[in-house]
Amino acid sequence: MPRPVRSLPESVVTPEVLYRRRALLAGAAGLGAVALAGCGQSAEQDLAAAPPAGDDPFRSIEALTRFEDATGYNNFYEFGTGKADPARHAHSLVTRPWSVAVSGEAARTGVFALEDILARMSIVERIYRLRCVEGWSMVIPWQGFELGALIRLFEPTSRAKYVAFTTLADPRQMPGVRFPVLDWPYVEGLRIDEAMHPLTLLATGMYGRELPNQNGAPLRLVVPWKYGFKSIKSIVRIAFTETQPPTSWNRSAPDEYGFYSNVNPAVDHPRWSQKSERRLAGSGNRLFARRIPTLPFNGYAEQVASLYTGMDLARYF
Ligand SMILES: Nc1nc2c(c(=O)[nH]1)N[C@H]1C(S)=C(S)[C@@H](COP(=O)(O)O)O[C@H]1N2
Ligand SMILES: [Mo]
Repeated sequence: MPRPVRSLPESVVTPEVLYRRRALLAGAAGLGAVALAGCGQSAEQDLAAAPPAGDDPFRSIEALTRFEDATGYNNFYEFGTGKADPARHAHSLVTRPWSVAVSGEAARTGVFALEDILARMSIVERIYRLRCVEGWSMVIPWQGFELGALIRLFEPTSRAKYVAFTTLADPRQMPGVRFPVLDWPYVEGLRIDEAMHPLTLLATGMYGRELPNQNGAPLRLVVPWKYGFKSIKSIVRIAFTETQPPTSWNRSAPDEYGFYSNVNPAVDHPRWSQKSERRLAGSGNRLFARRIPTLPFNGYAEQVASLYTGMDLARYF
């Protein structure tokens, strides 16, 4: 049942406040570069190497992607297939009020107002690498809450083996939905243990600001060890299911995109290698992005490889 509207408890600070606090702590030199400066190397040089050992998986210390690139070079096909289309067209998306329909194998289901959800979640900041299957990557400071914390509120039953997500598909707000490039609405899914993993985030903001529409406002998934297309945007529906739910890119090209889509340099895409990526980060223009090696599970193997013990990752790609 929907919960009554509640006001935000004092302890829930806005993303803006959190981000400014961090920016103050890090100093004005630029968040990503700060920790690297002590090594006597520029952030640029460091990009060629794997993240340093002991790196906090929740907060990458790599150079951040410029805000202009993170918000101007996007995939959000509901607003067109060009990388600049989402920034150009997503202003027509109405993100307030917003609600999320929760259904399936859970004790609590119904339609929940986003503000009621937010009132029960504590907002955290996570600095994650995001690796797109097409071969570029970014480092983005997100604000949001752990998906696992939200899932616990709904009390999934023992039959809930997967979590399915659906994006809004409204041709009046989303001009790209008028074209059959994908079978709308965009859908994605996770195994429930992947969804409950503490790295899995539902983002409501980035760079200390409200989430821009082109990045999936007001609520988008971020799963840092999987290719970017798993991070479904502008979520309107969450369903707990017993069987593996369909996913948009798998339905569209099953030989190219699997359900798991864990970042894996050892398993090439049928049409291109996945061994390296172009890192869009630091002060340089996108055209000068450096090519760096891609890491298993996008560098989060220590945290998530155990979820896939005994699975043939070439088969379950
Ligand atoms: N609903 C929806 N979600 C989506 C997409 C999309 O087209 N529609 N594109 C995906 C892809 S391919 C990527 S790489 C990421 C890009 O996220 P970003 O634009 O915030 O970098 O969003 C993912 N989520
Ligand atoms: Mo992507």
